[in-house]
Amino acid sequence: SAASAPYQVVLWNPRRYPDASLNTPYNTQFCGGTIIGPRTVVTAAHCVDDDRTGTISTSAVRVLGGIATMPRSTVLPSDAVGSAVSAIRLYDENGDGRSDFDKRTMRGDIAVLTLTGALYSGTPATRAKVAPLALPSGDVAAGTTSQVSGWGGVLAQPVGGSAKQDYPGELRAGLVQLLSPVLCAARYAAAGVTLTDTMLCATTDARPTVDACQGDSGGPLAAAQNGVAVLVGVVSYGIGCALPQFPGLYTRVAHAQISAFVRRELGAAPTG
Ligand code: 4AZ
Repeated sequence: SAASAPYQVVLWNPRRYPDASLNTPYNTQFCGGTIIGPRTVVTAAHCVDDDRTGTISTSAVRVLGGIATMPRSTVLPSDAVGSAVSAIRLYDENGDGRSDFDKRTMRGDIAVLTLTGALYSGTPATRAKVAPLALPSGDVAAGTTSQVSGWGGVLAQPVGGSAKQDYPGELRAGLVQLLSPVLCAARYAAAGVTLTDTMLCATTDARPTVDACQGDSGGPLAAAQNGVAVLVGVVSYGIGCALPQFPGLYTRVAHAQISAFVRRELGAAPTG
């Protein structure tokens, strides 16, 4: 589908190109991301964390925007924009420089990438293909329709996510509704999973449901707030994909410390 998500980027690994073992043989995409400033991209912490060193190397990440079709080679379409990464910051709750992303509970699953080059310049509104997404000024109400997008797997996954998967060449987008945190917590509690205050749930009443899946992680959940599109959530995880009883889980960008973290990193990035 022709997704309208000019703020969407893909994260790919130039060190692994090409890799025939991947289901997407023509690239090494591993996560999505969202442009929030000329040199700033938001993604999920679990996309770029590393047990041993804290984060993966900046040289293992490149950001690509301005595309709907995933390029089949490292020769990019002329209207694509790309950048290397100069810094990777995992969620830092209090600005002490230490990560507060909890891999066990997935609390604080958000990271900010600072780029070596600007993805756009001038007036963002003039850019149909590359533009930043604004940050929310507070929580968006349960029931609000939001758009999730990415190049992640398109086949529903059972508990455990063991079914075969298929990755699209074209950016996909779907509409989901934000679910009340209490309702969502009850559904996950049934599976022994405790949700935390940094999480947000979204799903649909339609069957099968619309959902994010493997490879969509780090990408945007966008909704209108006071008439402006904002980054409500970051694709994080979930049990299976498109299972009615387990909504997709997103990092809640409006959470006070998450929002403060993102704004701090955005403010520290070069603007040009
Ligand atoms: C993943 O593995 C993943 N259904 C992302 C989102 C969801 C499940 C898994 C949500 O990246």
